[in-house]
Amino acid sequence: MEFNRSDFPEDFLFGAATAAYQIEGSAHGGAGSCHWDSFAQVPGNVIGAEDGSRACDHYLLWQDDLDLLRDGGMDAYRFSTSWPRVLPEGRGAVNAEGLDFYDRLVDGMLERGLKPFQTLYHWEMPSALADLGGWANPDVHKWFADFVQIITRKIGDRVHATATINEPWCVSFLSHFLGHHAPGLRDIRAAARAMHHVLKAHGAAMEVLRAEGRDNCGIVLNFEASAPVDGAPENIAAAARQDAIFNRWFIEAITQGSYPEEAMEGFAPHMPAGWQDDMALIGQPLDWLGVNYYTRGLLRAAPDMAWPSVEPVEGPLPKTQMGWEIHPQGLRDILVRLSRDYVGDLPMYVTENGMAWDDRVENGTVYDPARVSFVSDHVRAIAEAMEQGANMKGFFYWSLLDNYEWAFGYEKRFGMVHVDYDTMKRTPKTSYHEFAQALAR
Ligand code: IFM
Repeated sequence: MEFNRSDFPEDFLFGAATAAYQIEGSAHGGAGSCHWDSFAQVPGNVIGAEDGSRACDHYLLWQDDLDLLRDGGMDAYRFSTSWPRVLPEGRGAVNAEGLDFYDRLVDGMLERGLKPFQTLYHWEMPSALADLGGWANPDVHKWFADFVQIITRKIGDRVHATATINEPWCVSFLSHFLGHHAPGLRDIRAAARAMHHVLKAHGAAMEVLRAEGRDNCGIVLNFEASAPVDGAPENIAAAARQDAIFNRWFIEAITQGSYPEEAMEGFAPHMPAGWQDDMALIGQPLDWLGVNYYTRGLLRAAPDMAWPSVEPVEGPLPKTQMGWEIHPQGLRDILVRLSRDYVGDLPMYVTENGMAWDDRVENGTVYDPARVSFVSDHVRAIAEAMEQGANMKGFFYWSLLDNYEWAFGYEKRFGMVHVDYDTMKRTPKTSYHEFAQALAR
């Protein structure tokens, strides 16, 4: 890879990220079910109707996986703690085995010199709470805060950094408006509520974390470089609506206490009563911001479609296995925009960035030159953003392992380490070795 660790300041961390449902195997260890288990059982929702019940068997193989992080020269590991593993019914009785698992996992990281970066919600709404409306229920922030307190009392003393929510846009808009993720709703009222409640849950979690004495707390938002397909005024306006919903809604609520006008054009009639009163809770100061970035969106107006009347256009750039355009400059631009317009000097991490490819094991190795270039180019984009004033503190590759890619099942391989889902054998890819070499330089 065309960078060295020594190109970055000493306190800049390199690591890899995963999430509980995507790797652990939710059938192990007494975890309760979550909305992905039932979503996956409906034809057409998930390729092959696959779910996370076995995933990568990380629940059983976690020590080997932590060894991979250590042997790859990484400084930190971004993982998530599953709500239904800790509280199988979402509230009430605790699954002691689940809590112990995370206790051992965090100790295992520390023994290997890895800084634990915990995410509290990476998409597993317990089924018992999904029955009550999940993210659309006005009490969801209280349920979440109770979970946060329980897990924080168990492992918070050893965790280096905590994120409340991973990618609230996916939790709310993608899942309640576009219907692509669990619970698979296509309903503007549910979407508006989820978009507000997920932020309220973030705020409630921040309160608990502070009350428990935790510092180094933040949230992980996803961004894409939203651009109009051409200079036509209707396409520019459509891209601006998409930008407001995707890129601005969450960061403006947290840093400015308001929602963008272009998004409220559609959502205002559907917002929960008294939402304005929650903005102070939502706007508590962060210690850092996590930025997930994968691609850009090229957009045009779709006047025949309902609000927001925008649709993506296929772009000309080389694409990953997901069909996502590879556009590292977009990462630089997003980071500079965030620091200039929203967070100033606040530390930022790229908490996810990576690509899927149709990787295969041949003669015992996996050769993935496209991923080697992808990582080099995106790490260089971070360095450029730093030159332009962004206070970047780290980079986490998504993902350590090939894993359950939600609606795409196990078909898309994002890992630096290949997983054979029949044998569970892990095979580090060329990108893993080259990343390790760059970190050693
Ligand atoms: O796999 C997901 C992850 O769970 C959240 N961010 C995007 C990744 C790739 O789609």
